[in-house]
Amino acid sequence: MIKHCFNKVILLIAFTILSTSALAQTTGFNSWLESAKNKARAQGISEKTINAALNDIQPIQKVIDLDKKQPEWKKTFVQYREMIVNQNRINKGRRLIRENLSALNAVEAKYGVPKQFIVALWGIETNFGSNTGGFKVVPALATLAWEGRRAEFFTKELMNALKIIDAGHISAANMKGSWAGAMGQNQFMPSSFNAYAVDHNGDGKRDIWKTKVDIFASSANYLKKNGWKTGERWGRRVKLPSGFSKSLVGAKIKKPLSYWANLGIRKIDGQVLPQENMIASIVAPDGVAGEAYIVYNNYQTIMAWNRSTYFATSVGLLADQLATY
Ligand SMILES: [Ca+2]
Repeated sequence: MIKHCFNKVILLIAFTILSTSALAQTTGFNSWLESAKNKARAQGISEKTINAALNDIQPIQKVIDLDKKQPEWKKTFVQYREMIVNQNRINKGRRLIRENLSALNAVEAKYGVPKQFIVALWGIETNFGSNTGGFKVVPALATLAWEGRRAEFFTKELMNALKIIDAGHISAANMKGSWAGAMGQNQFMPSSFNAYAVDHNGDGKRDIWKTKVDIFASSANYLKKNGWKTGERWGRRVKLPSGFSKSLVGAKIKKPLSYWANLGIRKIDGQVLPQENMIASIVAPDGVAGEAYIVYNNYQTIMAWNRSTYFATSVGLLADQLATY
């Protein structure tokens, strides 16, 4: 009997602590949410959108957990490349180019970005639209903005997301993406959507969730607006001369192609580099003893999409594989 009572007391205490902290969390979030609504109103977002998108939302614990999670180990570039540019993805990409050829040709003609780069980005970002993330973007961004680690960044993205809903491109309920707010089949953050997404099929909606030509055109427009040069390659694998200084490695070190050729850098098959009048950099994601690449303007453009040499180099290599389909 005494033991029974004791258990009850413990339970009651546990319940009180739990419900108090849950209540504190809800209260904190709700007052934050009210200030977010005011901020949205001040930016001209309609009451209808504010109600549809922000009423009754709650922080998402899974988003907080994912935000705090540290990667367990860092892959080498070669491990990453082998995972990203694999034969399955190459085969699927080639098939999807054949299946969407007229849409891709139209987008390529308009933006001057070869279809294999559009499809490579599609393949790497979401496995060609099959893995777009199942989170509702507005509550996910609200969680991250409220939680505070990068409050300013995520508050700005939240306001951008509300503008997209307000403009009628997508409903709040259908605005899905990754836990960190990257949306649709090419994983645009809301600010990128507002800067680069386009309505290619002319139905009045920039739809990067379901309309393939809009997805393709939005990706191409992103690259074009960030300086893509039609007719230029992204780069290629090279062989560095022995003793090549690691101080010369990095996408930020830009020199004429002839400068690198004179230092003894060769194509991977040992041939001399082409004598084009191009500015180039050397990247070696695993260090000078690992794979090395000479990269041009269009590589810098891919890095505007994602500032990772692992990512940009893999996009280039996958695109090369998709050039024949
Ligand atoms: Ca459209």
